[in-house]
Amino acid sequence: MNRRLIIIALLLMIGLLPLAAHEGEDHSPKSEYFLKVATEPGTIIAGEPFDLTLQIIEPDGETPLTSYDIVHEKPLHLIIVKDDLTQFLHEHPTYRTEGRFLLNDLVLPESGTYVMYVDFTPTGGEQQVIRALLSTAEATTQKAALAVSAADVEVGGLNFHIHVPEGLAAGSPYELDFHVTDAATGADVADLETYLGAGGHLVIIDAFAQGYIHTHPSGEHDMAGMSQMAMSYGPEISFEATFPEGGLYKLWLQVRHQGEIYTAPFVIEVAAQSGEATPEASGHGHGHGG
Ligand SMILES: [Cu+2]
Repeated sequence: MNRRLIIIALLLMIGLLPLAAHEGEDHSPKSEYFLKVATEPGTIIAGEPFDLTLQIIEPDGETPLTSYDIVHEKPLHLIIVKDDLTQFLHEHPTYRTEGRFLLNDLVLPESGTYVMYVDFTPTGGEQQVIRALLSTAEATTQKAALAVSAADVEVGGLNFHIHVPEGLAAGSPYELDFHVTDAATGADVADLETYLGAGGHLVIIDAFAQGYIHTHPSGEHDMAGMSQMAMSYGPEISFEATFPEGGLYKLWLQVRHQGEIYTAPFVIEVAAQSGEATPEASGHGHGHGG
């Protein structure tokens, strides 16, 4: 059996934040659905738990959306990143009633401005992503100061190696390969477990604009009944991604091993599509340290 699992990812490309000073194409989320956000208590203190309620409203602006497809085992996926991309959370609020989802005891680890990507699929409709901000008390906004990361990232005893394809450039699909080994022994890890109906998940956010790409491995939408199957993955996991423009991107690879979720962060650089001016070339200064 071929140990090398190629996960061809469906791409969801969402984009530019108004708070980002970036002159480029606008890939902003264009969902026609509405999001209402409430927290209890109303003021969020960094490091202290609070309850988050999200309510999804249909495009008519009035009717709560009550019917959702289960995608990757959940009706709604919530990705939260700090605006400087130093923090990453992946949560699954519980559906209550009237289009409301509740997440208890959420903690934002540091004071600041966070970006929520609320990812759901109305039954019979297309996948939607709504972006919204969530701020702690006295939050300021910050820009990501990214530098290309080392190819190896160690998380909790596992080593994650990224292989960035040669000539990686915007505008065309590329395969991003990850190799997972035991950090202590160097042995291949080939018993990664299914996590949310897939062998791995990859979230990609760009440094300048915080454009959002969530790779959902292909075939998963047809696999609703298969999530109970015992499947294992590794040591290679591959995703296909198309980057909208050149620049630095932060990636968070998530896998499950022996019941634990591992989140491995990377920063990679993507060359501009030929003919496209890179953000660097247009005068922004960005570190490219190793
Ligand atoms: Cu999720």
